[in-house]
Amino acid sequence: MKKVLTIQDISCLGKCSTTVALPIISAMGVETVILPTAVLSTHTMFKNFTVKDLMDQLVPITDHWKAEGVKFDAIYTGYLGSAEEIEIVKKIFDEFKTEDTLIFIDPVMADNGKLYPAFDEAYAKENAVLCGKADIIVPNITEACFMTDTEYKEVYDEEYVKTLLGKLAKLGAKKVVLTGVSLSEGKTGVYGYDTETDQYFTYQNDRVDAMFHGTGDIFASVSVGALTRGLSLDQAFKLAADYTADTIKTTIENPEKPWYGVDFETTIPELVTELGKLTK
Ligand code: PXL
Repeated sequence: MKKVLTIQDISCLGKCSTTVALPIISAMGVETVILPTAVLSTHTMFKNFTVKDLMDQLVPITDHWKAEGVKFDAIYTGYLGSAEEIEIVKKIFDEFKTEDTLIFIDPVMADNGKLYPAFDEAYAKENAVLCGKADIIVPNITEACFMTDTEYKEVYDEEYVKTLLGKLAKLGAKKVVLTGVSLSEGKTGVYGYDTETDQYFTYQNDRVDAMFHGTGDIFASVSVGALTRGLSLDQAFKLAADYTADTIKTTIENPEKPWYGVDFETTIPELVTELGKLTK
């Protein structure tokens, strides 16, 4: 069985980061090893939340794994708490990366033109350096702008997207993929650039007019699970985009939906069925 390490926080209530990566990647038939960077009572979009930083545990935990000879097929990082944590994550990459390890970074820190409460511009620059170490990065447009000193635009054209991808590629990642890219009315999706083949790729889906928290983590988790299971980039991103969109639609139909996250639990069986068709 393939094995993924995911490094991100545990938001105990909130349906994001580790609490979506673990069930989703596991359901996709991939062993999911977690390295929690912090424990929060909820994610940071709640009015108040508690945080216990676990930074001092990262080295002892990974040292133990090293002594056990553990190897990972992929390392997937999401929300990290601080610049110091990013430094430790770089060392973990150096310790555990082999020729066959996929380094997948979702530089979670911002959306809709704004940084999340815990972060500043210096943190964005540290994340940009970390992204240089990745095989694949999946920032949204806001995160890409903060990492590349680009003006954030709500309305843009394909030229703007390609310029942003060019700047992201200069950070050093092999494949750069922008999420939440909307190039025509009623559509949204991903737009990527592969520096090794010099090719662009895109997948657009119906845009659902609702903003939910944690959907980026769901998209990234499915992408990592799919790539680890051997799907192509196109297949993996299509599966992830379709699953995320279907999950948002399903959530909207639930009269008791929580405001803080989506009902990915309801749609996991469909994800498993779709993956089964692609891995036959
Ligand atoms: O979904 C991204 C995320 C993960 N973890 C924490 C967050 C957020 C987004 O706000 O606050 C703690």
